[in-house]
Amino acid sequence: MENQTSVTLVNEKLSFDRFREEVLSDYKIACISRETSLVARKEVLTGKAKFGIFGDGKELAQVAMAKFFQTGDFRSGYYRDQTFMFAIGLATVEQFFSQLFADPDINNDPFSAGRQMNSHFATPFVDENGEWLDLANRKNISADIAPTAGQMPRALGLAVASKSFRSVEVLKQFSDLSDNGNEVCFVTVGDASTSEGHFWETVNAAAVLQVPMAIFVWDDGYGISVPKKYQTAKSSISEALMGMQKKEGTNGIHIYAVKGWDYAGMCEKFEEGIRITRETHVPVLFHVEEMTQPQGHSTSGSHERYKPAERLDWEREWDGIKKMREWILENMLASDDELSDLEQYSKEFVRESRAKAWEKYLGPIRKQVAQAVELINSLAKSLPEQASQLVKLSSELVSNHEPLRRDVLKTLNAALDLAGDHDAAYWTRDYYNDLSKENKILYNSFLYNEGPKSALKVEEVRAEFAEDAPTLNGFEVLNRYFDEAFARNPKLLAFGEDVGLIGDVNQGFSGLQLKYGEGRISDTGIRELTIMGQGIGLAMRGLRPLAEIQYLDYLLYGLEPLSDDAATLHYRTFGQQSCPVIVRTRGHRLEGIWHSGSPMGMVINSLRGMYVCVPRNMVQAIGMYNTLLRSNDPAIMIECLNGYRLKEKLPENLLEFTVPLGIPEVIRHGTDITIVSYGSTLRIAQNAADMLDAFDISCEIIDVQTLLPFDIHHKTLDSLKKTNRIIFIDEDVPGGAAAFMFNKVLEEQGGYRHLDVAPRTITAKAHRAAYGSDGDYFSKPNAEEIEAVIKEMMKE
Ligand SMILES: Cc1ncc(C[n+]2csc(CCOP(=O)(O)OP(=O)(O)O)c2C)c(N)n1
Ligand SMILES: [Mg+2]
Repeated sequence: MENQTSVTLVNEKLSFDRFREEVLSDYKIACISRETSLVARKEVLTGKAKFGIFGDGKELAQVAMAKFFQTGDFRSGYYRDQTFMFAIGLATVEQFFSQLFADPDINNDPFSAGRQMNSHFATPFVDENGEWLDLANRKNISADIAPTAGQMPRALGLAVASKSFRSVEVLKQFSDLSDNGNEVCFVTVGDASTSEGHFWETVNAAAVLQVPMAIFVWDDGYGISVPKKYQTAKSSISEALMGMQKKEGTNGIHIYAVKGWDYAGMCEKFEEGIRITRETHVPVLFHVEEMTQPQGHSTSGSHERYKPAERLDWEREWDGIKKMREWILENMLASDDELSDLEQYSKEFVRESRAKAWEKYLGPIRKQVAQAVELINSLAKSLPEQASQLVKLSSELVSNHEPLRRDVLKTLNAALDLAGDHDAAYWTRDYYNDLSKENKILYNSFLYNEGPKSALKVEEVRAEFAEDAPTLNGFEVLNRYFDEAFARNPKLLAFGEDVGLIGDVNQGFSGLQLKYGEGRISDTGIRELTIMGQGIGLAMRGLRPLAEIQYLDYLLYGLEPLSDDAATLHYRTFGQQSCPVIVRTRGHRLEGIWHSGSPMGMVINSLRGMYVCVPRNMVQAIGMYNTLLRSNDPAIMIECLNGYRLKEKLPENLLEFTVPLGIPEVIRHGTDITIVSYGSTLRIAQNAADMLDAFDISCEIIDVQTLLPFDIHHKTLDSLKKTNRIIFIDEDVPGGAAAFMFNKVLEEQGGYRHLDVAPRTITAKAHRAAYGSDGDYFSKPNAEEIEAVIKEMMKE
């Protein structure tokens, strides 16, 4: 009996010791994080970094949240989360400072190689070959972005993936990617950012879909200078969301309100809420109120300007770290001295980490400076006339205590200007070229995949047709393709408005939901923004989503996550994350202001980092789908609306043939003029070419096939060399995609050298296309207009 009591006592003592240790460890991390914020702000104010935004005031919630973030989980958050990153061991203070200094060495800033502002974190999702890592065995941080609430749409996709892995039988085999869908997506968002449509659309979609998402609203009462009363109904996001609260027998979300200074309270509620969402996939939202911003919003500006004195006093009084300290002392978990020791240790640790990061950042630049100085000084010896100016250049560089890479290049360039083409400058020029190359890799690489998963490396395989190949409507050809593709590739998922039950508005997926299940082919709400986010998140988790925008005109609703998130992802992570989402849409021709748009300039200018496919028919589209599905780059496929009912032969190697990206096709041979176009407009160009035939004018028509990339082997130039006349036709506004093609062929390909007459563009009018057939005719390019312009060109 006595023995048993002592065992119990020992156990209690052990668990008390463990608890105490954990609390003190959390307190230490909070102190380190606070100190990091304080020191980092000074770095910016003294000019060592350009801008800083920190997590001070949010520490306690994040050490609490980190306790429940398990292996396999995902975070989609924003710039306040350094404490969380320290607590789960995915960021060190030194790495934090490396990013603050914009260190371009991926070994120093492993999140973005100096490409992102500080506190924009990421972990690797793919290896150098573009193969997915075993995300189920890692803690995963989807790369942060700065647009407020921009993390929300992607978070939906990251959470939906868990649901897919849990519910879709054919996905169960991918145990490297998921442990039966147990992964929770942790989302952090600022109180003011909940004013964004992104927030509401995501929460609604998550509540409808029932996906494992834990949203933490860091409520510090302000969005920069604008307080809650101008942001949120009832000044409380948890109050405002009450209608979404899940009840017995409904969907919805669980809502908790907690206080940002209440460490113990948060630990308790987070444990409960995250357990529930992990098990049941009911989303949960934690409204973390009464947080503070000890140093204000960021290094740009001071909060004393807009916060009333009482608020500032209150923030000091209710500082989380201060409250945690009081709580530790009250509960006798540590003595005042012990805590002071921890605080002192934090200060030293942060100071050392900062110094190491600074050394690592500056070391390589110092070496470049030394090398440049040596070369310039020796150049001075060979060029007595320029010597004094050269020596001045090198001594200026030496006296620059915080030189940038660009300072080295500017100095070398100035030295080379002085040296002219003198032989003595050989090594200086050589070094200048080496550094230029190195900086190109550091700053300009990874817009797209560059390794084996680059879409541009997919080999061309031609479509093959049996002698008795059936001729079908375009939409039927697509439908056969999707059927085979879904049978072959378990990772394929398609979703969008009307995609499920009726199989999309043009029946590409007709009958396929029945065959492959709702888990793979599904209807969504009318929510283009989060359909895109759903695609982005699913793709990041290693799946192959086809995310549909019903009509190209409505891409505007979904453009932000594509432009800010999908298109920048590979670049902003230095190639460590990829997002092979395929956005499927249809456009160019239908009727009226909101159903016939072809805003291609908007698309290609906002989506660099994605590929833009504009197939002229469905067989070409299928070849492009096959190419994209063999690679990791995100893309948008714009099927042409007037193509679904055109007759096409069904290829017999539907899953094998590929259409390479960036390779135009000459679809009509001619000798007098080159007509460059794509998609629906090609058929109008063909009509015009037929009409011009009667006048002995022979047109060569080039289908560019993809706008991004554009004609990588300069096939258009070959045609222009032959015809010496060129005209670009598209349905975009004047100066839109036509201007882009014009620039590519005439400037980049050097086409201007081969012109006999002034080049032309024919575009739609600047206004939207009016409704009806006449509206279309008088708003968009038409065959007669093309005929007239070409006749004119032939006379010149
Ligand atoms: C779409 C967009 N609009 C404006 C900004 C500029 N901006 C950056 S942070 C911020 C305030 C965000 O406040 P909140 O969501 O409460 O987060 P906090 O910074 O207070 O943690 C604003 C307006 C932005 N980054 N993105
Ligand atoms: Mg705020």
